[in-house]
Amino acid sequence: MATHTLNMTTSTENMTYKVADTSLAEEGRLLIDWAESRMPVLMSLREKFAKTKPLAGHRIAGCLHVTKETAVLVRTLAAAGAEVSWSGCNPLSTHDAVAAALAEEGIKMYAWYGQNTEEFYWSIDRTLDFKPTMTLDDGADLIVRVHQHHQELIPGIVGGSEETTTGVHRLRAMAADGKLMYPVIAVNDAETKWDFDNVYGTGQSSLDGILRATSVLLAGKNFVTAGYGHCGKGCAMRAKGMGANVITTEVKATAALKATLEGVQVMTMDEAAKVGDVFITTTGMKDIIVKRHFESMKDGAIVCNTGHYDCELNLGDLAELAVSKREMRDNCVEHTLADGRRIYVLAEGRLVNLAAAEGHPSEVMDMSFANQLQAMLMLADKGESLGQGVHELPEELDQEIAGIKLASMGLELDVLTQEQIDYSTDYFAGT
Ligand code: 9W4
Repeated sequence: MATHTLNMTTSTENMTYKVADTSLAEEGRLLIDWAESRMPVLMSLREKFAKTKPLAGHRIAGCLHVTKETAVLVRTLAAAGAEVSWSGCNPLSTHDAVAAALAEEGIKMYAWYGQNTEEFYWSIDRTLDFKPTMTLDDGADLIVRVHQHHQELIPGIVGGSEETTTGVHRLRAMAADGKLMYPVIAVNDAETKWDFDNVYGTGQSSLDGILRATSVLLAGKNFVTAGYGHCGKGCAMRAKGMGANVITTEVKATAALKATLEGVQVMTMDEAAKVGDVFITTTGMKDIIVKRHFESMKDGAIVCNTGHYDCELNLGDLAELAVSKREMRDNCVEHTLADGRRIYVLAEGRLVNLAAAEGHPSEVMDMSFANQLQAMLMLADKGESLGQGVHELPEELDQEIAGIKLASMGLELDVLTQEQIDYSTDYFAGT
């Protein structure tokens, strides 16, 4: 572990970063530059705010996956005038090359792959050493840390933002208890965040993970998505586009009805288990595929998850059925049952889009992180007046972000005439 200390002291207060290996910085720069070339919304906002520096004087502490896309956000916050300190929000999601590149660029970076719990909280604490004026979270660990161990910082913090559904739930629970002491913007609730992440991000990256782990032909296969929410629908759309026969299983009638009308066959998992070639769970619920399902699967079935961590597939059940197992290729383990049938589990049942591919494509993260930037700008502008609790970004910002994205693709919108606007608001007009 390479440790860098400013003015060669050993005092942790003076350390500007701690990353795995600074010699990876060039590799990291290439990755970040690549992501930048795919993230036109953030890049155009960067160009605009590099001139006006609306975040000047602010210190932003961030706790969010250290990926090439996050780095584009970090560079943009810095270009808009903020001083930035950062840690990863999951000990296993830090990309060491990216961390090294940002550290070299002057970001106070405390992140490396494979941190233990103590190192994880140590890193969060270091990001707080410079007394941030704003916090940026994915999962709410940083905000919770501030509220539990660094309450003295709260008066100096104008607000924070939160990236995920899980984090927003945590914060709403804190707010309901009267324990959330500053305004937090729920970036997750922006349409240009959740809708695009879940449908297009998860859809493409999950198929990407399956293909990287197996390289199977999807055309002609029976592809089963457990769940037809946003993620299930995204996977279904993409699998269909590659020629698969798509089947879905649901517990919610409206979702199942939508699937049917979209040309996706609906059946129970008991039925789907017998006919599926590739299974992906997207439900957020545990025990979606259990022993009786594994028992009825065809030889060669491929099983994976892109929903809730690693409990959607009951791999304990599969282990009980299997007489042997072997790793066939990266992220692909073969389980042989007593009668010789083989079942392939991808990425040990963890999120296949993250473990076997690179998560959401940069183009999708572009919009999620443009919302993060907007949240920081909103806090800098009127955080003082927002009041404690969870807030949403205004709808106009969704439209602005989607508009910049469309413009970057060279696409134009029609504009309503005044007559049309009057027509749409005049309830006396006849039908
Ligand atoms: N990544 C991740 C990677 C590996 C990993 C226990 C051992 C989420 C969103 C974005 O969670 C992320 N390995 C794990 S947990 C884990 C998590 N374990 C669990 O057993 C292995 C993650 C957002 N994002 C993209 O999707 C693309 N760019 C982004 O910034 C990133 C990472």
